[in-house]
Amino acid sequence: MAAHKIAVIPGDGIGQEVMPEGLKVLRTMQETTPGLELAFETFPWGCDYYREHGSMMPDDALKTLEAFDAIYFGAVGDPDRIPDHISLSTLILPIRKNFQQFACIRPIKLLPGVAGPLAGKTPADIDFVMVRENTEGEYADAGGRLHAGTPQEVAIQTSVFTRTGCERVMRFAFELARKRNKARHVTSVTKSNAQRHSMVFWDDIFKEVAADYPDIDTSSNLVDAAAMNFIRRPEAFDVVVASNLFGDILTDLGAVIMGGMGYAPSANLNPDGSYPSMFESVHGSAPDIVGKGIANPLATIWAGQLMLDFLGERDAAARLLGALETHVQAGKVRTPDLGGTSCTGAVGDNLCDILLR
Ligand code: GGG
Repeated sequence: MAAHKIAVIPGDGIGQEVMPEGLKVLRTMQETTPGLELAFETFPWGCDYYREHGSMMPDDALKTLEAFDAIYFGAVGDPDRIPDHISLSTLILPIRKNFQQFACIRPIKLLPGVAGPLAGKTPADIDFVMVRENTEGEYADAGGRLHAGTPQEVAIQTSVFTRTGCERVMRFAFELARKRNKARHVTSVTKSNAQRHSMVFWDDIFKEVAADYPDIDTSSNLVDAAAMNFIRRPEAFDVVVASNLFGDILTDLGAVIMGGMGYAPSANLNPDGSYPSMFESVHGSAPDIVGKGIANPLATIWAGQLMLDFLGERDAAARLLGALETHVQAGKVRTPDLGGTSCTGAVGDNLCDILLR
């Protein structure tokens, strides 16, 4: 079988530290899985590249990436030197938008053995998937500033919700609820009480799409209520669909209830495969711990597991998830964010040892 071609972008900050561990684990998967072929090519794009070339990635970067089956991404951001709005909006946001990676999948799953922060909640209670709209909404980049530097200065930033954009991500959420076949439930996150144009539109489309899935139950949560319910009764969720901004915010909360940002993986999917999909951690570049060797690589390793699954390597993906569960349950090799004293590399090494056993 032809090798899966993977573009690797470690990016900034701890992205440079966790990506080698993700690659170490995927290479071990390759060694131990007959027929699994992965061909990696690394690109030095990010804030260091910006300082040298004046842009986060070359002009033809998207053309280059189109030739790959998937993109494995570390982190973006070096706020002391490049403003975050430049680094984010000229690296990962254009990749997500131009490659129509409209469904950003973020599993919120408390693994057995992880001490989550919610008293009395077990892995059976915290096991849902957030589907974040990933190409438009509040991140559409529509707006501008006028009368800069004068007392009349004004800034306008407009959300953009299209019928196509809402409908496709909602359908994806319903299909996912069918495929998971757990509670067969989709929750829509809205704010239509206060956003009476865009979010009422969102609600209308949700109702239309839901009508095509009579076998799936639905509910609608205002985003403030959803935040409260993630804490109060996470067991109420199965698949949750939200706009770009709401999904971004709620998945940091989701990461915390599954044990911390160090665990949370993310998949930016182009479901029809017309462009490559991108796999990354939910966390960013964590400038406060860069260079200390203590970054937790589990989220990036888990993102690699989602990548194998999306590439159709189902058995390999299941084996890697099993290894992650074994690693976490043993609880012996933990970085400081999880209360341990291990370094970043020790986590990757331990995962490889489990896979080689
Ligand atoms: N690993 C992804 C990363 O660096 N994320 C930084 C971030 O703030 N992302 C915002 C977003 O996911 O839209």
